[in-house]
Amino acid sequence: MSDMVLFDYWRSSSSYRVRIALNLLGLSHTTVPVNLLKGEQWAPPNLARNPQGLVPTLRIDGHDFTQSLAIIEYLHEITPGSTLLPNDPSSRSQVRALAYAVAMEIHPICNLSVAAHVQTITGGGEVVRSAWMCKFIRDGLVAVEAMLKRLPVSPFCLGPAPTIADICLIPQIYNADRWGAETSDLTRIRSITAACQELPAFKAAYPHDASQPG
Ligand SMILES: N[C@@H](CCC(=O)N[C@@H](CS)C(=O)NCC(=O)O)C(=O)O
Repeated sequence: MSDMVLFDYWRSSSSYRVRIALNLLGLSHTTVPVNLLKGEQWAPPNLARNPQGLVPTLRIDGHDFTQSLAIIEYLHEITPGSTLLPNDPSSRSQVRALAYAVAMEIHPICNLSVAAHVQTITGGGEVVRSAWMCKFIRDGLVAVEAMLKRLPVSPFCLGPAPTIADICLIPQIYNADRWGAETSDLTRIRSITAACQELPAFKAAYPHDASQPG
């Protein structure tokens, strides 16, 4: 049994992905918070484990793993019976395409540091930040909905169990709801979200600020 420590931030969607994957695979771990609002991501201890100055980092038996999708694929590979990626190469590619549409198209341009820079160079305030988030989250999710509609209907993104596509989608929906991006018309995404939210692994990973009571 490996010793696993997740360095994360409760509101980070990349961290949320890894929490879901660990739960789905039944991998017990401890969590160490890295407070992004206090700049702890740039402090030497975090840079030593994550040279990009980001979260999450998963420490396994003293070895540090970074980049949420690389972490999740590694966990999939070392866990017998994992269904986080389908066996069939074609389905595996479809699932990766959905995961990348979220993790590589939407997420990077909606990172807090990007949105903060937009505010700085436009001189705009909270209204600008919120408009930026809503536009790019909504546009990206509309494209994901179109991708999903080309696939056979299932409770999850593809197939009978959650995959890395669902693991990327659900934290992005959390963010969409947080910023008020309209998604109610994205019926396929909303039904997948409802199915995932029923599962204990997703429930347990839901963002919760451990420093606050309740
Ligand atoms: N592609 C990276 C993205 C990681 C990332 O952007 N993490 C954000 C939180 S979701 C972060 O650490 N931000 C710190 C900052 O912007 O200063 C991954 O999937 O791990």
